[in-house]
Amino acid sequence: MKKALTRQQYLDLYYYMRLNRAVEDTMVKLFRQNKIVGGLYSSLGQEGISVGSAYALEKKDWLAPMIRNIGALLVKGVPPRDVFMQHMAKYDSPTKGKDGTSHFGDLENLHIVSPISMLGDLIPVMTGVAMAGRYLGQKIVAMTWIGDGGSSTGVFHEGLNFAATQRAPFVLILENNQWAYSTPVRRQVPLENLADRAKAYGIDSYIVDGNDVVAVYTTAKEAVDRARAGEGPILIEAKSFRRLGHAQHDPAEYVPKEMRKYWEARDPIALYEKFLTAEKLLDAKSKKEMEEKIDALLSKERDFAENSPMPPAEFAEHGVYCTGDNCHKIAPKWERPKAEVTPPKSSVAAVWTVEGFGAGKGSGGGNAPIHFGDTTASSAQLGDNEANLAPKAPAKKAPKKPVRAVQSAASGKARR
Ligand SMILES: Cc1ncc(C[n+]2csc(CCOP(=O)(O)OP(=O)(O)O)c2C)c(N)n1
Ligand SMILES: [Mg+2]
Repeated sequence: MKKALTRQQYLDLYYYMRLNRAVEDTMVKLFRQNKIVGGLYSSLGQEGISVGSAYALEKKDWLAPMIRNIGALLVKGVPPRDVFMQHMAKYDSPTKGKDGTSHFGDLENLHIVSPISMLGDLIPVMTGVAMAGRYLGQKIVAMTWIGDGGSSTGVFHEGLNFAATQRAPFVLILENNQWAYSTPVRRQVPLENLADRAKAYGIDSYIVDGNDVVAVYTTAKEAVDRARAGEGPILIEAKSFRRLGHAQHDPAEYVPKEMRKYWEARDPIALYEKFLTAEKLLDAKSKKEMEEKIDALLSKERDFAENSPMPPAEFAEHGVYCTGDNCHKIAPKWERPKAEVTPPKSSVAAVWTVEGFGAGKGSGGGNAPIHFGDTTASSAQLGDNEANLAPKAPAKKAPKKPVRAVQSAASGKARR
């Protein structure tokens, strides 16, 4: 690890990694007490990725977490009680108990888009967020995460290609934790480095040790700065390991023991503590103080969550359908004059043209069909559609080279 941050930044990264782990440890206890509704996923050993990457964002930036990114939510400002209540389906949770796990967002204040279960779908969505921010003149960056398995979905590729062609200010963190459920990376993709996927779309990529939070942060910061400066989207592959099963129900016995041992010895929090101690940024006293602060915060947050009621039964029928004025009220925040970013001022002339395209009028009033080469008089006398369908008689004189022409069915004249 290289020393390049302020003391406060180093300690923030430590605090959020510890908080991330403590929040998840608390939820394991709640799960065992049968208080969690639905599944419980773990980011044990991957905290450095969520924390280091989200810490590179500014307050105005947007993120969309996946199941192992609770750390990113905490960095963005989500209080632990919301994470607990959401997992417990409580009435005070962000979705009022309507959804579980980390399936919630905050479009108004924290700029968080809710996770989408279909792996990869957040990529085009966050590309859209990035483009909208640019359109509105907000200079924001959008970030989301995807797993090694998720990087093989079609929408990963469609989304990244779309982001690349649009040069969207978008940063994608590919968490290569070696497993997609019970499938190891090597059995699902013939690449050594998943960062190579960026080459197909002509965008830059980085590879980073996901268990080194400082490396993740500095890499993500560089990517975020470049995306914000207009250099287009960037892919970061963070290499790590999924230390537990896919979710609580999965003992992950398919993972080789040596592999688990190797990664357990590279715990990101233990490695970082070593670094902070060697650099005299953390001593036993300040470590204890931080632990006490986290303990006190989480027992307060957990109490709040446990005391929150379950939703009343009649609430089940509310908020299921859009009910007119009470939903979809999110208005754009225009930061450039509205006239400048709306047509006609914002209209961009097409970079391609087809001579006469759409210009001719057929006898039926619609646009005339486009023909390539000469059009015979007989087809010209037919209506628009019929002219399209009629078999073409051989041209009397073949043109020297193929030309594009638009036939006006009314006049029978071809314009070239
Ligand atoms: C399109 C799609 N296919 C399958 C699933 C079911 N599913 C959820 S998580 C998961 C494994 C994902 O593995 P990876 O992307 O490596 O993420 P990790 O769990 O390792 O963080 C699968 C197959 C899904 N949610 N969406
Ligand atoms: Mg994986």
